[in-house]
Amino acid sequence: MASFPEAKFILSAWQPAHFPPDSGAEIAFAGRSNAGKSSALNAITGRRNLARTSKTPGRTQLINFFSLGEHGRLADLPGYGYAKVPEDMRNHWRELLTRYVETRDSLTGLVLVMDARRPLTDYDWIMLEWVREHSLAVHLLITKADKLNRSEQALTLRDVRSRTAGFATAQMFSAVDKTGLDDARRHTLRILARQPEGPSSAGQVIADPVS
Ligand SMILES: Nc1nc2c(ncn2[C@@H]2O[C@H](COP(=O)(O)OP(=O)(O)OP(=O)(O)O)[C@@H](O)[C@H]2O)c(=O)[nH]1
Ligand SMILES: [Mg+2]
Repeated sequence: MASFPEAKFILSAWQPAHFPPDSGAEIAFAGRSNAGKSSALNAITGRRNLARTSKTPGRTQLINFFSLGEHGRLADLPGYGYAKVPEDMRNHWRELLTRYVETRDSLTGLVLVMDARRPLTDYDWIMLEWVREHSLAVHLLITKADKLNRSEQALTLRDVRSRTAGFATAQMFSAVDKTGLDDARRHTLRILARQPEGPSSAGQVIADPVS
């Protein structure tokens, strides 16, 4: 599936007043600090240096907005759950994220990026509850699949799917070896187009390494 060659950085927002105009369609990438959001975003858009990646967790404290051309926009949300972030920073994060999820009309859904070695943390569930309350589409991108062997990948995917059945889709992904890249692009476009996962593919095993 095609990448997003027209993807480009719009702006970084520290507060809601700085968000770009709330029109069209927007998809947000969220996840624990250091989960691999920015790397996933770069792989999915096919633009290696679009979003900054880092070895220092908790570095992205702003919402970074990107244009995906005719498809809409993508918002890279600041990572959560990093213990060393000072308290006032955490409060700012909570405020910014709450305002974003609750007021952003163009938000069509969320890609929740989770490290395959520790999926569905407490913070992930808080995020999932928020988006469920707002009836947003959720796709779980279980990344760093390259850190697991194939049977571990299959077990993890099955476990995540069974715990989120009925309200989220899930897949294995790796920004390193590009596992699941086409599926990730397909789900990104599907959510931006406000299309529910169709019955033909709802039960389909996406990037399940053992099937
Ligand atoms: N092995 C492996 N490492 C990855 C993968 N994706 C990201 N990483 C590494 O994980 C670290 C964090 O990646 P980022 O993409 O910066 O993570 P992030 O979620 O954007 O982090 P923050 O913005 O700081 O919250 C970096 O060292 C990446 O190289 C992957 O698929 N496989
Ligand atoms: Mg990041």
